[in-house]
Amino acid sequence: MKITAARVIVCCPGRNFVTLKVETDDGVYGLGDATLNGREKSVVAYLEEHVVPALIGRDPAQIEDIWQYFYRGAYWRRGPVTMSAIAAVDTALWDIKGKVAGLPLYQLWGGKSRNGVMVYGHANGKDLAETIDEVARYIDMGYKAIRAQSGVPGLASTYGVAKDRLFYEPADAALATENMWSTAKYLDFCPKLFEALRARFGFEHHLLHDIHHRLTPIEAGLLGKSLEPYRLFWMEDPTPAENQEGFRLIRQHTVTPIAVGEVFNTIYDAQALITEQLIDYIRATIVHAGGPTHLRRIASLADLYHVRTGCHGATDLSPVCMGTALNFDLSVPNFGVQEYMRHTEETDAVFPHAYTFERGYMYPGDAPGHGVDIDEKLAAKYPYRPASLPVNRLEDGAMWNW
Ligand code: GCO
Ligand code: MG
Repeated sequence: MKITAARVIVCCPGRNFVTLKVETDDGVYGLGDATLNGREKSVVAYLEEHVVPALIGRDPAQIEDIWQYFYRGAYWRRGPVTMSAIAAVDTALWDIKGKVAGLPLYQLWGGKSRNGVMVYGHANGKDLAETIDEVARYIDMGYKAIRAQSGVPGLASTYGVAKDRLFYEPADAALATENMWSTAKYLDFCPKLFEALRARFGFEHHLLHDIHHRLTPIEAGLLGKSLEPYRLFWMEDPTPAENQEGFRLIRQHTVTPIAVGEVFNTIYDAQALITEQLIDYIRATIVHAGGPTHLRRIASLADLYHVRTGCHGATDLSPVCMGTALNFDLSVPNFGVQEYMRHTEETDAVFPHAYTFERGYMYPGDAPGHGVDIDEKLAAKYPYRPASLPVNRLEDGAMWNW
């Protein structure tokens, strides 16, 4: 079997997606997600200029060798653009292998470690009262785990507060919009939010919260400590993780579990965090961390150190990524939780998929491969629209982490 063609498909059914379609001489094809939010065209260029020409003629069954070829062979290793491109190839090749074998990917990866994949949804409100209502809505929909984000009193815009009730979609303007941040206002408000949520709903559901890299380690230690009575499932991205040592400081001060890694692209980004047990959940995912081949390696390392998986699953991760992630989640022994932000109806129509949601759990389905297809004719009706993620400034105008 040989790879005869590889095409990059860009579409915007509600938001931008980059999909790689790898075709073979016996008619089987595979799909991989290559979407890098706000930087889509960089990955398109990387794939078209440097990856696709080197793929043609190769045996698609040689997944590990092809992965190593594009990782070691690039000389310039790592980085989100390179690793998203490698992920797209890797995912498409696993999809082909699954289709050839007639098996869903989780079967190729050792079968089911559990019956279903617990997912968490996003309850976002502009203030405390609205966030409480949103959490109630998610409980009614059957979610067992819910991420709660709320507008902070005194701040005009806050991370995670949706304009739309279906999902939170931050990349909304061609040029980055500017948000404002105050750590003092946030630290004052955040424990009140979770106190109110536990008072109203008790402890039956898992509650999660995303800090989105906004705090210093010592501030994160303080927040984690003040949230301990409300027993969060996790606090996510408390501080930027370029400095992995910073997490030692957080750990000295709080037992609130920590999740990190949605922006990671290799095992090295998480090496100290995992081996020193500085985090509890690793959020690296299929599309940005080198595809299933590399993510399974990260999960194996994490398993040795009691770190569980919690894959990123915002709307910028396409259904192709979601289908692959669900196969990974079902099979990996140290699964923790999967993020699930529903896609628009337009997106779901462009990417017909086998996965389903039922009472707080998702199931990848039993279609061969990852179980997600693309309707190219429909995709062509939604051309690319430039959209950037916002930036953040402190109240005095200084740039901050978004
Ligand atoms: C999350 C994320 C997202 C990201 C977005 C960036 O936890 O789901 O933080 O909201 O900001 O995916 O592309
Ligand atoms: Mg996040």
